[in-house]
Amino acid sequence: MKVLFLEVDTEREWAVASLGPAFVAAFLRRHGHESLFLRVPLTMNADHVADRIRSLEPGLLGVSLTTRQWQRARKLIREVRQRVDVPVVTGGLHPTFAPQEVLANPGFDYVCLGEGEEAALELVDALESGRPIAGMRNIWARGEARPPLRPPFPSLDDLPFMARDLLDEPNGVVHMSTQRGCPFPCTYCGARKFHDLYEGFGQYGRRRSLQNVLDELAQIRARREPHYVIFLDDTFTINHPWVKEFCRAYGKDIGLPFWIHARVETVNERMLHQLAEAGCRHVTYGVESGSYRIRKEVMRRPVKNDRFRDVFRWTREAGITATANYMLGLPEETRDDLQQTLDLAEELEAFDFAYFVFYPYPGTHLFNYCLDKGYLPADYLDREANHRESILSLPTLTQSDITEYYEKFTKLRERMYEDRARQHLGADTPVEVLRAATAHVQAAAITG
Ligand code: B12
Ligand code: SF4
Repeated sequence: MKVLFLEVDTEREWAVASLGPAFVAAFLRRHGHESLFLRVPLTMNADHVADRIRSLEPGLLGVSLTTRQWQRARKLIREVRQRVDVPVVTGGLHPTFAPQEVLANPGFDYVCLGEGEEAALELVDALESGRPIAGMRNIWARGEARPPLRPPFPSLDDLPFMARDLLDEPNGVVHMSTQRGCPFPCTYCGARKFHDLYEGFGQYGRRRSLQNVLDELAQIRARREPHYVIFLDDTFTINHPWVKEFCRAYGKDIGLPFWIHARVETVNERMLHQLAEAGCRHVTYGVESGSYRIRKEVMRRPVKNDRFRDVFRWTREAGITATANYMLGLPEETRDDLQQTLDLAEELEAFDFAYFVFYPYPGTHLFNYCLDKGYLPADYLDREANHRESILSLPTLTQSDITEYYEKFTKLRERMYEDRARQHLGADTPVEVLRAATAHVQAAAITG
């Protein structure tokens, strides 16, 4: 069967498309099915999508969804289905943890709960041969009872490499995924919930063997010339022996500059030097809040501010660029906590940082907490997860408090860019400074 995977872009077009469908598509191809890809930028409406579907003639549409993509996708799929009659299966974090809400929306026929490779294959085989869908594991068909799950795929090495034509990778950048699962209990995190979903099945966390990862990179190299590798694992630095061995082998066999995501609790000074030697140019750390109270009591991340200070300093000293992510507007947060976050952002002197207004993702601990406390509005299902405005009614913060601090973060970032441009690029006038700073940051994002 021919399966067409749609990537529903939100207001901001991400450089890389979702990794989940690239895994599922590769698995379907291995088993004799055809996998196609259509990116749906904001300029493309339901008529355009329906036209493409008519010309490609798929037997099934596959849509991967985060919560952020949901608001656009629900409207788009409803309208597309009014124009063409092709069944739709959706998977990913949002459908897995809000399956009934998704199935209640016209246009969606099936939700894939959890990992999608074997489930999608079973669904496609059944649709092709006319076998019943009811009773299938992981696939929740509209109007049916919640299905049981199959265990997580035992060894990630036995999966085919991602179907890279579905990733839409520009500028010689390669995206890699070496593991699934994260052992930390962060209360705001959607990824963490896969562990809970698979409770009773043994270990959900799995990592590919180093050789399997190197083989994939070698295969990519044989086909095109990559310039930069981005490891999109939640926390690349969890398993120290694996990372140490990776640094040795990657540095020798691949040697391309690369970027990872890490938690400050999982790195040390020595490891950062090993990573730098292997080619690591960039680490993104989740700092999230500058308030120890919020990190400990609300986020379940009892790490001290001194640890952030040390790790950011070690990273710089190792010659690696550090960026940081922050969240604003968490439950029980006060203006004082927001100020502490802003102060820490200033103090850490990251090369760059991102800041998001907190949105509670379905299935997470903080989603349930907000629901119990009455912080979520009744129409939360219709509210966009745009990460600039809060959808919550919080007793400790008003919307204007959150907006005020969001703007302070924006100002801090602009000031940081200007200072850096002045220091490193020798630009003088404000316009020149900003232009040079933007070019500098864009170049850094590509080359490290
Ligand atoms: C890589 C990544 C990105 C990449 C690529 C996006 C992507 N969707 O892959 C980039 C950098 C673009 C990105 C951006 C953002 N991300 Co992000 N990202 C991740 C990350 C770290 C890994 C995703 C991944 O590759 N997983 C590996 C694959 C194999 O797993 P998977 O996606 O779950 O897919 C499997 C199943 O779910 C299923 N499946 C998935 N799709 C489909 C489709 C079909 C048809 C079927 C049958 C099955 C199926 O099968 C797959 C294989 O088994 C996750 C954390 C995580 N561990 O999931 C966060 C995560 C998905 N991101 C998140 C967020 C919040 C964002 C941003 C909103 C950040 C921001 N604040 O701006 C943006 C929004 C992106 C968007 N398009 O909406 C949240 C989403 C929470 C939620 N409930 O929506 C997560 C869970 C992080 C977190 N800690 O909470 N992200
Ligand atoms: S460390 Fe990152 S991926 Fe892991 S649970 Fe916390 S937020 Fe989620």
